[in-house]
Formats: sequence, C-alpha cells, structure tokens
Amino acid sequence: MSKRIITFGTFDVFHIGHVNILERCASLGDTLIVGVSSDQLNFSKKNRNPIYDQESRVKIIQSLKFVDEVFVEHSLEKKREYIEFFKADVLAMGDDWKGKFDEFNDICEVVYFPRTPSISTTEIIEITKQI
Ligand code: C2G
Repeated sequence: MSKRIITFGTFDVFHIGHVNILERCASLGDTLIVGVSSDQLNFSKKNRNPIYDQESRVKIIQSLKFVDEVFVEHSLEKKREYIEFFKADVLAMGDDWKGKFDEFNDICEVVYFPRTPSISTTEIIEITKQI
C-alpha cells in the first residue's frame, strides 16, 4: 500500500532548510502532502505578515518535484482533521516542533527531523535589513 506523508509550514522566503525538510519528508513514503500556512495564520503565529503571500508560497511548494499535494492550512487547531482528511500515515516536522504533535500518534506515525542549522526566514529578513 502506498504510504502518505503530511507536513506543515509557512515556507516564507523559501530557502535550503525548507528544501531539506521536504526532501526528507518525501523520503519516508510515496506521496508528500504539504499544508502551507495561510497569511492570516502566519500573522497570528508570528505577529507579522509573511514576505511572500500565500498564493506565491503555495505555488513555490507545488513546483517542487518531491511534493505531490498542497493545501492551505487555515488553523493550527485543525491538524487532526487535516491528517484524517488527507489519509496521512505519517506526520513529519522539523525538530523545533519536537513533542508538540505527539498527540496525533493514535492516528499516524509522528516523526521529527533535525532542522538545517544556521538558516531561517527570520535570519534572512534581519540580514537583508542590514544591507
Ligand atoms: N525548517 C528546517 N530547517 C530550517 C528552517 C525550517 O528544517 N533551518 C523546517 C521547520 O522545522 C518546519 C518547516 O521547515 O518543519 C517549515 O518551517 P516554517 O516555515 O518556519 O514553518 P512554521 O512557521 O514553523 O510552521 O502547523 C505547524 C506550523 O504551521 C509550522
């Protein structure tokens, strides 16, 4: 049976850390489904608007060869519904979320990958501001 992997993220100012996590997620199974945070959800999480709007972020993620399905994540509270709706066998995230999604291991396997060191959207924004 084909194995379905789901992951979530904002993926703003797309960078190598994002490529690495999505590649690792895809390596766990056959189909990779990615929930991209809506602009509104990003604002509620980070108290700022993303640099790239949700339409652009979705389009970037859709263009990756190891991504199969993309949807907009509207609410952090709906993770269980998303996992069930997309029939995911595995939920995979970077380890900055370690432990945060363990409650879903009754309906799927939960995997955390090490973050790519020394790069983040916030850091890129800070560096760019200084130039
Ligand atoms: N990531 C990574 N290495 C980095 C930066 C990010 O592995 N250097 C991973 C994160 O761990 C996450 C994914 O890339 O799994 C997306 O990161 P963000 O865009 O920062 O996503 P975030 O805002 O944390 O949203 O429902 C969960 C949230 O929506 C996740």
